[in-house]
Parts: sequence; C-alpha cells; structure tokens
Amino acid sequence: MERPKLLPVHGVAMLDFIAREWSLVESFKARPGDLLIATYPKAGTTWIQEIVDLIQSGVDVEHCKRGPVYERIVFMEWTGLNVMTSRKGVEVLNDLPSPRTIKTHLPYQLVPPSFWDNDCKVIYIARNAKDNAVSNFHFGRMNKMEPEPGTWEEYLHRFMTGNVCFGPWYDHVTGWWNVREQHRILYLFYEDMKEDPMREVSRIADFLERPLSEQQLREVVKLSTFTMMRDNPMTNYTTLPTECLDHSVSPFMRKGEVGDWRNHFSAAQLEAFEQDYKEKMAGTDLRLRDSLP
Ligand code: PPS
Repeated sequence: MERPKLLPVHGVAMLDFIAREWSLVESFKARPGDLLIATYPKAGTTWIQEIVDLIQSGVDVEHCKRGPVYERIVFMEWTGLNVMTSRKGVEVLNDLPSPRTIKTHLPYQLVPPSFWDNDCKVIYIARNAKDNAVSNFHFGRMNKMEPEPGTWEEYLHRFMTGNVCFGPWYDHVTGWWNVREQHRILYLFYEDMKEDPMREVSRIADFLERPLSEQQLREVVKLSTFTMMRDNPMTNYTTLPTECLDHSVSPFMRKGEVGDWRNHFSAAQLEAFEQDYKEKMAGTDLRLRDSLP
C-alpha cells in the first residue's frame, strides 16, 4: 500500500484522503448527548476510549469485548482507505443511535460546529510534547496509513514545524485549553493519568454523570492498565491487517510511559526543542509535565 501524503485543510496538515473529503467531515451533524473524545494523535486516545466504554457499560467487561476499540468508538474524520471500518467514520456515525461516543484528532477550530450548537461534552487529553513526539514517531514507522516519519532527527524537525498529521501539537493543546471553559470540556493530562489513575478515572466518571462504586473504580483502573490493554486484542490494534499497522516494526501499545523522550533526544536536540517550545508556548498558562516524581 502506498502511504498517503499530507494536504492542508484550513492551513492544518491533514492526511490527503481526509482532506479530499473535508466537506463530509465539516458538515457532520452532532446530536445532543454525543460525547467527543478529542486528542492530538498518540496522547492517550485509546486509553480514554477504553475507560469511557467501561464506564458507559456499567463496567461490563464482556460487553467491552464486543469489538475492537475503533469499532466501539468511531473515528469521525476517518474518510478513507476503507480498512479500519468498511465505511467512512461519518457514515457509520450517522447510522448509530444516540447518544454516541466519537473519537477525533481535530484541532478545536476544525471541529464541526454542530458539536457546539448541541452543547456536546468533550474529553480532551494532552500529553507532554516530547513524549508525544516520540510516540508519534514510532507510530509513523509502523502505521502505513500516514507518511513515512524518516529518521528521528527528521521527524522531530517536522514535529516542531507542525508539518505532521493534524498540524502543530502546540496549537492543538493550547487551542483546546483556551476554550475549556466555553464548552463542557474535561481537559485531562496523560501524566496525571499515569500518576493517579483512580483519581482521574473518578473524574471521568463524574463528568459522564456515571459515578462508580469503589469496587467498580478499581476494576476500571485494573482493566485499563497498559499491560491489560497491551494484551487485549480489542484494544491493542492487532486486529488490523499488517499492511496497515505493522507491529513487528513497533507495537501500537509500545511503552506507555512518561519520560521515554530521554531515550531519544540528544543534548543538542533537547536544547533546540526547549528553546523553540518556550517561544511557541510563551503566551499560554498551560503547563505540561515531562516527568513524574
Ligand atoms: S492514536 O493512534 O492516536 O489513537 O494513539 P493513542 O491511543 O492516542 O496513543 C497511543 C499511546 O498511548 C499509550 N497507551 C497507554 N499508556 C498508558 N496506559 C495505557 N493504558 C495506555 N494505552 C495506550 C500507548 O502505549 C502509546 O504510547 P507510547 O509512548 O508510544 O507507548
């Protein structure tokens, strides 16, 4: 399979097959009660998807094995290649009954306006830039449905310039951060989830108005650990053909850690990255942690 290229959508780099059918995405009709899980790619989407599905099912483990995570919670803007589902995300979603839970990687400004017209809830999760870049780099190596990342040095440069799928990380995390009080948005951090999953899962359950008993809470945390999800074919993406995702290059559930960036950045790369980061993030009070105590 030939890898797709990037094409701009309102100035944001997008996979070409999504960009070509942008009008379908833009005109998607959200409905009252829909829940959107929004992330920059590789920030912890699948983790939140599994937790949300567990909570919504009343912690029914068998029910959450009814299909792979990408079929249980559909990726809205996925319009092409016909591999993850036999149909486009928006078409599958149109046929689903309400309330729907929907995945997106879109930056705030590209989300179809119908989500805001209907006052839909959003769970956003952000991950520190360096780990996010590392995770994205390895995913690009194994994921044939996006452009080749090149070497780590090349990829890091592209990440910093924002010429990567779904655009610049910097604009994505700050764009959602800036509007978190204008809409019903629960803004989470990957690092907080790693630090205290009981606390964060409990916040998610409260946001969904599905409070959990202590026992249910423990069960959700246990079922959504990195190891459990790595070994669960319904969450580890091994159900897709190797022509799409080649886990022998790098597994989808790769490390699941905070601070793996230390194994990738050279001293020179780190210095340049931090300087650039300071400039790009100068105007925001958003703070992300790149290590845990
Ligand atoms: S995608 O393709 O954008 O939907 O990918 P996404 O799910 O956002 O990100 C994948 C990274 O999240 C890690 N992950 C987890 N970390 C900790 N705990 C759990 N349960 C978990 N599930 C997924 C996954 O390992 C990828 O990160 P890296 O650093 O590459 O390991």
